[in-house]
Amino acid sequence: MDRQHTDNYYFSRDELFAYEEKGYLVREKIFSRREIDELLISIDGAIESLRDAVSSGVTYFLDGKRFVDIGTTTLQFEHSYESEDIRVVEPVSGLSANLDNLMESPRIVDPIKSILGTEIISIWTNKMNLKVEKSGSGFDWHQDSPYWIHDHPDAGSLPNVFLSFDDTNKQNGCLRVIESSHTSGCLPGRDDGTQLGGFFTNWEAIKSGAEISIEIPLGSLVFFDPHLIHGSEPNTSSYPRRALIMTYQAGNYPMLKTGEIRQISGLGVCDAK
Ligand SMILES: O=C(O)CCC(=O)C(=O)O
Repeated sequence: MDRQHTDNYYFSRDELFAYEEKGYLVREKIFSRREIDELLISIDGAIESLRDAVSSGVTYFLDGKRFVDIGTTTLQFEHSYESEDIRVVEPVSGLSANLDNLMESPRIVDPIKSILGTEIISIWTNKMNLKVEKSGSGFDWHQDSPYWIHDHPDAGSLPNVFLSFDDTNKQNGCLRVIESSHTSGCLPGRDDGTQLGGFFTNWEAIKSGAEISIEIPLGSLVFFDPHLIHGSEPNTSSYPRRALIMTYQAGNYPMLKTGEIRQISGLGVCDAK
């Protein structure tokens, strides 16, 4: 998508209509390889610092999966026994100036303003998903809204943006969605006796015929509704599949976990052309 000569990145009417109908919208190649490479250097630095702090963090297990809280940042480790591979870091706000600038980029926040119908927005949460080569685990079918209903008065008003740091395909576990599933609102979870089962969407609500695998080039964005059923398969390829998911809300509300208000000015330096 060549938007170099436009002043903004707001959704067109057709794009907004498609987003509302399907629950997601893809914009390909919005960030260049050079920008992604620079961001990855910052992310690697932030992750190394977190790794150094793991021994001073608070470790706990849910369904046998290892989590470590370092201050208000939670690390999730890969599921295989005693794996030291970090799978998820949440939130990533405040870990790197480059990432914080990215989250203010008009390329990301203009469409969010279109979705929310307001110019005044703030960050709800954000996470880095690092699917390591060959063994990075998948994300079972879920909606994001059930995770947030106890912390936000309107969990249906928290749009997500998925930024891909690698070309994604079925082999490396690209994002997949159940098209239009967001129209049903918050769906029941699984009553399977596990600690986390309630967060995964009940199998009966999943219409597998509407499944779309979103295979996209590096630097692409997927905007998606918090009620949309989504997930991904494990990474069986020889390369990592890394992605950042940023979630926004209307302005002047505190972030999940940290409680701080991160208002968006929309002037991120990543947009210098
Ligand atoms: O990174 C992925 O493939 C999907 C992640 C996801 O669904 C989530 O973090 O909520």
